[in-house]
Amino acid sequence: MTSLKIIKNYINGEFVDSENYFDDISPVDGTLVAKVSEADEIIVDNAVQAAKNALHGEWGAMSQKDRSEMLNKVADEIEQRFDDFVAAEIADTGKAHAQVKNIDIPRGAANFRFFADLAASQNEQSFKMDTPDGKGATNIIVNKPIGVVSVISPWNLPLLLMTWKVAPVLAVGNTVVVKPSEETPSTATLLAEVMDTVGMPKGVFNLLHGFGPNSAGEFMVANKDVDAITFTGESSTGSTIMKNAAVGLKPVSFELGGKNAAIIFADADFDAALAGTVRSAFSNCGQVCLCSERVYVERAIFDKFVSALKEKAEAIKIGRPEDDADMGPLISKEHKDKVLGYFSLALEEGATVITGGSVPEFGDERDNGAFIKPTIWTGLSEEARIIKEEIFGPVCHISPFDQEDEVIAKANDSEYGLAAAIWTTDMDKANRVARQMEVGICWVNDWFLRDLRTPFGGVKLSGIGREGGIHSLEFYSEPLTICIKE
Ligand code: NAD
Ligand code: 6OD
Repeated sequence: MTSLKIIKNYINGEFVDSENYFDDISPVDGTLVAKVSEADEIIVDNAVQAAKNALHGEWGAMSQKDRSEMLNKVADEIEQRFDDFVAAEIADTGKAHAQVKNIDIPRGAANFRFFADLAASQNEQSFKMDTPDGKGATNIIVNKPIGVVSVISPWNLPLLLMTWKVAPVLAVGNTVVVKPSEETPSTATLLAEVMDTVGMPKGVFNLLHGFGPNSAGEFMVANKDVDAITFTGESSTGSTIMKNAAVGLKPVSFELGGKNAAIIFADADFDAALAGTVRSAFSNCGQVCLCSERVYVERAIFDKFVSALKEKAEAIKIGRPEDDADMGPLISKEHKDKVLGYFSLALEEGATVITGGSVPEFGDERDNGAFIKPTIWTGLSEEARIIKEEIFGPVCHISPFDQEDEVIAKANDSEYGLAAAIWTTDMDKANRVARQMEVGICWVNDWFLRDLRTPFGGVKLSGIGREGGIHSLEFYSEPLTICIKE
């Protein structure tokens, strides 16, 4: 008999239980992965106070070199425990092995290495100035930590997206209270163990479990001793967090939803565009904020592209990660119901279902999970809700286009503005079209190719601010100008 796993909060260097527990359920078959200890308002405040105290102790006195070394040790230890992290991420999400082994966990470690090294390479800026007395003055810009940072993250790339924020927060000397999604508490808890192992000073990294409204998430935003909030998740959640953060005038950095366009010109390398669109529509079961849910294909190759994408979608092997499946389930039954709601809506709006539009039947425990078929629609007008709303599943709608200006207007006709992908062999056209995209990142002849030095984020409903490289370090620091008169 296997014993029930209990997942705890981690505060001031201790694993801490609470009175309330919630269930961590596998989306593969609906079984219980663990009971998770929900942090109440007092527990959240304990974590924030621990983080506040830790700002000025051993951590505050540590040199940049030593701090960066410690974060590199965190990366080493994640790699040391690679198999544990893979197993934990898969238990919570049911993701395909290849996704977790090649992307989620390696990027978790890489985020720590990248920001440790970047922070260590920074120099203080200084500006000499003339003064009327001829003696001059020197301005020195000192970047100080912003303080206690609340990191609130989603379930789709749990370790990757959490460490994308925790690493730069710590690299510049802040302390953190972090909450993973209630759907994916496991890898965050392993990260707390890693912090313990490498000897991170107590209170620097604090982990809280729970939900959003009237739970840990809301308390982490409202707490008066939190100095900044960084959030990844739905745009509507961002709006709620912003209202609550406004009370204390707390700075926010938001990475939010998307309704991303892929544009495939007739002169594209057909096979590359096809393979790229299979990835951009269906990776991680369509649960990547950068996924292309709107695909626009130039009319000359429209029919060929639709039938080739259908063939590829139908070849995707859906199933358990241990069965070497290409695609796992959606994150939960609730999310499956939401996506199925869009399947019905697509029919009501008059879509043609090219493939999918239903749930696979396995005849075993997987029927209790959250599996769904990759789905392609055509035939909808640009005003349809399927074209306008983020679905966050393995779905795309494909429309034909005739003119460059027409497709640019269609791609930009969205309340969101996160990402775009353009496929063409004409680099003048690529450059011209990419510069007109109203998004934070536009790929040409690729998708989700990441250089961690570049600004990452979205416009419109897709976010506020940019993170990545120096942009992260700037958000998590407060510059102090010291002007010294000679
Ligand atoms: P979500 O907004 O439901 O939840 C995200 C986190 O916020 C969770 O930890 C949740 O508990 C917490 N939360 C919810 N309500 C809160 C509140 N009132 N106060 C404080 N915290 C609260 O998002 P999700 O469903 O976990 O993730 C999917 C969404 O995230 C999609 O919309 C996707 O596009 C978006 N996303 C965006 C990016 C990006 O970089 N732009 C990356 C990944 C995911
Ligand atoms: O690659 C990243 O740094 C990043 N933030 C990816 C976001 C993916 C959204 O689901």
